[in-house]
Amino acid sequence: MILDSEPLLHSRALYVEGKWVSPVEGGTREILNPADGTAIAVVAEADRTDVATAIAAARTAFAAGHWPATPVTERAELLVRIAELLDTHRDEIARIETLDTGKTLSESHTDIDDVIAVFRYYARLAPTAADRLVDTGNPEVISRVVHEPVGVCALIAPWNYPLLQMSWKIAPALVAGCTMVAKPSEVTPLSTIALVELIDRAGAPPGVVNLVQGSGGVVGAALTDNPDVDLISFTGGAATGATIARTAAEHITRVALELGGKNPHLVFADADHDTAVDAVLTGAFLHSGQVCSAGTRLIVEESIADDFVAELAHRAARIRVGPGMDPATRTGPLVSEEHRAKVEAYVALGISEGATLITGGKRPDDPALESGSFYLPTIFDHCRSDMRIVQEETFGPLLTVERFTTEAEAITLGNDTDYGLAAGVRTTDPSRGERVVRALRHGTVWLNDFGYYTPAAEWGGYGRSGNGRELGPGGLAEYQETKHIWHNTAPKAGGWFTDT
Ligand code: TXE
Repeated sequence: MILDSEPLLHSRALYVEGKWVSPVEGGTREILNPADGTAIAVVAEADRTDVATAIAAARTAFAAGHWPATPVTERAELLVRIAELLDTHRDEIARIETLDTGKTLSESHTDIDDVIAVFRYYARLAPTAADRLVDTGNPEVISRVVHEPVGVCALIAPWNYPLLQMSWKIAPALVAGCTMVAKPSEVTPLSTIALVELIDRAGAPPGVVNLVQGSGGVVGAALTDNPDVDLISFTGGAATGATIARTAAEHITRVALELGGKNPHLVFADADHDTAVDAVLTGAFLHSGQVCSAGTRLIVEESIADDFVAELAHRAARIRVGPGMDPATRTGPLVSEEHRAKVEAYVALGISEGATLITGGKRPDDPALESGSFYLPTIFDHCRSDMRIVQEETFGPLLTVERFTTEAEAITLGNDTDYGLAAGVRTTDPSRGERVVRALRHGTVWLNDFGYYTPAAEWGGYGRSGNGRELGPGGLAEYQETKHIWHNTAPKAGGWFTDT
């Protein structure tokens, strides 16, 4: 086991300049299992001094220049070694992720496989990302556009996909030649500790990857207001993203933000009924809706709506909610009591806004689940797009249903959101499918599928879902500066003032 005891976890919470260190003030935080409320670990809690030390280590490593100057093929080899170690420790890290987040063990395995694929993808991509030669019209000038690492990166991740979202940042930052300080969510830090342990074993040079733990208000803020940070890459809530963007503006620090979504799933009457029901259920209730791209806003054609929603409600009520470690479980608990309270407040709001609650809307009755933060899959029918439960990201197992009669109305509803992360369209008419996916203002649009992604295609949002892109070539570009090199191979006088 990598993380088999409390003292080990505690001692491995902060990683600076290639060593596991203790926080200056000796702070700690208890980490809870959301399936039963028990403490599963105690990790060190950093303060501003620890963060400043970690940023200084990353700055020193960057300025020394060894990692940025290491040939990209060698940097790529480090990513391959990390991928291999993740593969070796796949089962134990999956277990850690499930205990910490509550998601099912099979979801955790899928996450780790996706993480391995991301490290391998960037290991393949980076060496092929060629510089560009530009024709200036002057044969004596060699003009090149080259890419260089952006510098010191602050990487801040949330609690719903802790290992996955941190890896979407670390893999491209590393291969680009950056140095970094990573901060996982204080709610779910354990898999990131394991990842950094493996990065250490894979041979990352000291100071290139550093890890700090702690609250957003102290540790997160200390990472984002430090002028020695060149780029902040953040995934989390929209309000926190806005705070970070404001803070970053002070030093003109580059910011990449992934801020979640309220993602519409448009179902036309000609869609294949069974696959559509299945996809809507998965989109809305996977990981109890704690997914930035969750399809929690169903927009369904009026002529099929009654039957479709009845079937959804019937099947949603049969989804087995339980501990993620139980193989019979289909969806786990919410990440914390606090988060469940937020979801419960949204359910109360939906009722007061006049939506029709047709299933769920409460905690499970099973006494065995009483000590965990479980909540039943919940569906509200007859919603209007001006309701807060339709517009705001509830981040829980809460599906709202709106109805439409024309294609134009479906598109208008699908775009009636401040967010713009992801959307789904279901129809068997290919021309309509193409028209609608092009009309939707979202960063990812699935046609007759929902929730899938590949490391090779960019991921990110329009509107309030953030800026910048992760994954794909665009996800590497986030960690690069662009430099134009103009090389005159035969310099001679000929400027504006040669005749003076
Ligand atoms: O996230 P926060 P929270 C949404 C979801 C959820 C809501 C709030 O709707 O209910 O956000 O969740 C760090 N400076 N998403 O409060 O606060 C924090 O420590 C710097 C969508 O848990 O955004 C953690 O590491 N950092 C989302 C990270 O930010 C700060 C996934 C995310 O925490 C900080 C999660 C600060 N001032 C929640 N304050 C998605 N995009 O998928 C906090 N942090």
